[in-house]
Amino acid sequence: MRIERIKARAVMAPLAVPITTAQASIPAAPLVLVDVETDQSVSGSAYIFGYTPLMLKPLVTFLTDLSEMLAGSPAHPADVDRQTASQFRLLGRQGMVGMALAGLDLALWDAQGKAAGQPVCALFGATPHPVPCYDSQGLFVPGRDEALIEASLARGFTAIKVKLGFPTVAEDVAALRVVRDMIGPERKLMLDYNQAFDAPEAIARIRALEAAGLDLTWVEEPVPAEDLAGYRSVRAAVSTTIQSGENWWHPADAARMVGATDYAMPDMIKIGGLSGWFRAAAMAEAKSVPVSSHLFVEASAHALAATPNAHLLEWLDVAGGVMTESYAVEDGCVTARGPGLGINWDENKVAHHRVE
Ligand code: SMN
Ligand code: MG
Repeated sequence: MRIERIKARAVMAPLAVPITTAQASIPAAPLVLVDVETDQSVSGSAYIFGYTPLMLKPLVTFLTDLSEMLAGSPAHPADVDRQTASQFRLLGRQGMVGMALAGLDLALWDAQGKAAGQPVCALFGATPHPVPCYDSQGLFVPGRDEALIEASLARGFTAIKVKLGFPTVAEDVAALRVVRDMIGPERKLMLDYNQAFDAPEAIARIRALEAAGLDLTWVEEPVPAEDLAGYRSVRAAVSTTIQSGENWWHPADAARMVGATDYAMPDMIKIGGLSGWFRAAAMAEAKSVPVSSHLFVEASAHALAATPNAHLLEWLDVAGGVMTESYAVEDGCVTARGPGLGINWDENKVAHHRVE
């Protein structure tokens, strides 16, 4: 099976709820839809989350030019990985190049699954099964966002993550207290600080959260993702489990960072697609670090099904607005579906939300 063409289309996919952090609000999901057409009657589909609409045009242009370069190459992820690793050796593959190549990797795995008539997780030796997930919410502001927590509970989520970033830890504690009281003592509660602090401030905040008895399953990215020394000192100073990984670029970053946090959550695109995922997850497994996912519900459901140290899937449905059907959450779990990654574009919705 060989690549004939890579098709890249930019959309602003509608979100049920905007993604909010203390710094920014993402009202609709900037996505690049990647479709790999092959010389067989099979094509593969995946998407890249661009974080900002500014990334859409450059990604589409890059993938369109990549299409010319890779036409005729085997439509097999490891072959394309080998070819592009050497082609981009001098430039490096972080940033936009890595995002584009990871989107392509996912689309190629989707094509492989479809060609085999199998869900992608089967190619990695697993059958689709329910993977525990958590509802990933935005900034929680007391008095404004209680209905979102209620909606989460009504959908049967047994774990919820909120982002915070108030000027004082007293406000953080007050906000988390509201959420903890709403969800009760049994459900998991996680906090995402999105790299807001330096190590001393992070330690002070987490100690205050501990003193408040909020029982957090993890505190995520309390310090900048690359601050290895910061993670080590935070971890030495607090008993709360620390999570990080969504800003690790490629398995090489995982090699540097695995072990500095209790938990890891590689981002399916930044880590290099499914090919990068399994290399990073294996490093985490070797150090007994449980692995959760970041965004990309569909590919992550397949990946976690085949990851021995799988922890939790992040439920943040960024592509449902342009698919025929979102993945389903049942009893607090998500199950991989096939064939391939189970991603089918609703072409009417794609046309409606397309941006040039
Ligand atoms: C996050 C940040 C930005 C966009 C989507 C998600 C986040 C998370 O840090 O972990 O959900
Ligand atoms: Mg996060």
